Amino acid sequence: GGPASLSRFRGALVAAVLGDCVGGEFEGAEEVPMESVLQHLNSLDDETKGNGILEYSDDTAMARCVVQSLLTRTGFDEQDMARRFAKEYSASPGRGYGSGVIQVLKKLSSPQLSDVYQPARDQFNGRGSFGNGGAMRAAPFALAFPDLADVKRFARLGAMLTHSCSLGYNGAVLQALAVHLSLQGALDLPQQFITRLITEMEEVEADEAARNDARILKEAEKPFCERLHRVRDLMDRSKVSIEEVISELGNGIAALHSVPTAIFCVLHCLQPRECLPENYGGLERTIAYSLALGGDTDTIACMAGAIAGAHYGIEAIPQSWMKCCEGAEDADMNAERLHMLYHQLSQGG
Ligand code: R7I
Ligand code: MG
Ligand code: MG
Repeated sequence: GGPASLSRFRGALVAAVLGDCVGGEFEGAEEVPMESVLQHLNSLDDETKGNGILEYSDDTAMARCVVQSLLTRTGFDEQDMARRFAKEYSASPGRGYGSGVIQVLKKLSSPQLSDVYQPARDQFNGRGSFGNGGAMRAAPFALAFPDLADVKRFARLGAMLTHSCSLGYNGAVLQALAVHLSLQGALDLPQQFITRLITEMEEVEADEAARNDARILKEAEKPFCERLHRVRDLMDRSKVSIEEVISELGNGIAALHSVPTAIFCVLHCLQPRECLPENYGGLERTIAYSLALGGDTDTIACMAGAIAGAHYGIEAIPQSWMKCCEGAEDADMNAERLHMLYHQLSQGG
């Protein structure tokens, strides 16, 4: 479809859920042979196996809260979003939340709370979390707001409800930017896509708080920009091993070690690759490749899925995969609602 078509919205939201659901199998595994990944993905096609449903984790649980809040409030409302996170956590605490964020979610359910951003600020001795929990749920911001400045602003605020360290919330900004650009068809020109992300993040990371956090945590002056330059270097190479991707970009639970990685997965899989089946389309390649990196597989596949889904559209998603993932159909319906909100907001209505 064309820029911001319904198919792209559906692709983005559904593929994020699929990444989370199929990625759960390997979360935390240090080494994941491609053979195991393909076996896992093939088993989804096998109807005779009577597969149980693959459950979604915190990544999708929180993204659903973001979606519901944006739709109900027709925009960003931090009180409402915070309430939904807290309510979701207390209804289903067993979705695999990060060990730190649980404290924030418990505090957010207190009716006496006056500043919804305060619990996040109290994390990790007052520095705030740099985990990827803000980034994993950032895609809906790109699907609700047509204006780039709004995407950046609200992705940041939405993440700050749980992640007050700039290395956490700027990961969410980067992820939302990637989905935003992909939705416009920007992945047709991969070099320009990565250049555009670097330009945007240069500005985002020029912020005083970001510079301060980077210094304290002994990261590069502009940590996400530095990683995006590494992504560009890896893109330019004809052959890249999984080991190199992991050592250059990471596969961990920090936003800095997973958002640029997810972006790389999408870019790398725009073309057929030797290690992946010939009959796979780009979206299937992206998900499979993300899982083969090991580490935080559900989250990396979820984020890569959102970016890739916005590029390839819903038609690229295998029916059999969709059928066995909890919440995929719901995501498909919500994508339609977000598409309406997006076009409503783009008409200034
Ligand atoms: O970021 P968060 O929501 O976790 C998301 C991840 C995803 O992979 C999900 O699929 C789920 O598995 O969890 O949760 P946080 O607890 O805020 O951060 C995750 C972890 O990152 C923490 O439990 C810490 O181990 C680590 N971490 C930090 N460690 C030291 N200092 C995050 N921030 C810090 C820090 O400032
Ligand atoms: Mg998870
Ligand atoms: Mg995870």
